[in-house]
Amino acid sequence: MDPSLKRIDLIGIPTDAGASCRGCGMGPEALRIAGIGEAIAAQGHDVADLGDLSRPRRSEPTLPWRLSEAREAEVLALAKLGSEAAYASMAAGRLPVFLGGDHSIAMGTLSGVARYGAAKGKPVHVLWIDAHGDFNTPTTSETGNLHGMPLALSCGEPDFGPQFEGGWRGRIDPKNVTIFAARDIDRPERELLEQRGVDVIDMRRIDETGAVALMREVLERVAADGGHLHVSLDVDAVDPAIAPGAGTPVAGGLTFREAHLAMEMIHDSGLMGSLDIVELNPILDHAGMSARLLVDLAASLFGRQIMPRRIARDALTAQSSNG
Ligand code: EXY
Ligand code: MN
Ligand code: MN
Ligand code: MN
Repeated sequence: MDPSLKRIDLIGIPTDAGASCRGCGMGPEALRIAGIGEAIAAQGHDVADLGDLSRPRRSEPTLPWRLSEAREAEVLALAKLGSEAAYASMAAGRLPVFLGGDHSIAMGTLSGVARYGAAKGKPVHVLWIDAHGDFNTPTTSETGNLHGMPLALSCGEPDFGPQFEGGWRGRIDPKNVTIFAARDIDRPERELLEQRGVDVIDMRRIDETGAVALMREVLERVAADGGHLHVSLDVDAVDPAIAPGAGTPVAGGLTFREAHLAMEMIHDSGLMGSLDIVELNPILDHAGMSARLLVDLAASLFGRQIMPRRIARDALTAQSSNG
């Protein structure tokens, strides 16, 4: 069998407990209805939809949308389940694709991936494609929303409290993290990112240097390290003009082609072993356009090509080392 063809698990995590507004709990179903399973299977992969992780029942008014213990309990419950699901999928030789849900789900998914990487002695690298840094802690956060914190938790920032500890927690080296498409970072968050050595590729760098050169650098780094690449794709990385279904939209995001090119390059590298697709808010979307865009991006990520490529799959690395 062609080694580039993967066995893929789709795992929904329908929650908005970490978000700044409600609605992205409907994300997994919107992605399914927009055809995510079919789009990936059409590239020749074996796709199993494992359904959704179940969340505790929470009954709160949508408005006003306040921080609450119930919301934190939901994030934690799903983080534990997500960590187990990521580990189990990878241990079965499969590639987990998590359908969020707000970005707090990555507290669990990244933990499971990190634990599996540690068990196998394979360094885990994270490509966080997002308008935001998601590197706040309960101390630095201005909002308290947990979807602004998953990367900090995953990188071992200490001030989350004992409820966030336990055997489900895995840790990522912040030096193996790249944030791509950043343009809205809080000031204390920025200081922490700098202190920890996270590579933040902001929109200015993308404008100046170009998405291709920057993405190539990231992929080469992961390849040289023999790493596992976890991609966490937040819908708000893309410009809100073409992806309006986001609870925290920020102008000046990736264009349609920049986003696809990034996906195509990740695919060609053959490095990606796990994926989150998060923050899609169907209630804010315009007639499903963001859901369809994410499905389309997933197709590029799993191998769809406009025309067949004549170069080998590792040519991106080879090309640049040849000058
Ligand atoms: N930095 C802001 C906060 O911490 O509340 C906004 C975070 C938005 C997070 C979205 C999911 O990427
Ligand atoms: Mn995010
Ligand atoms: Mn974001
Ligand atoms: Mn709108």
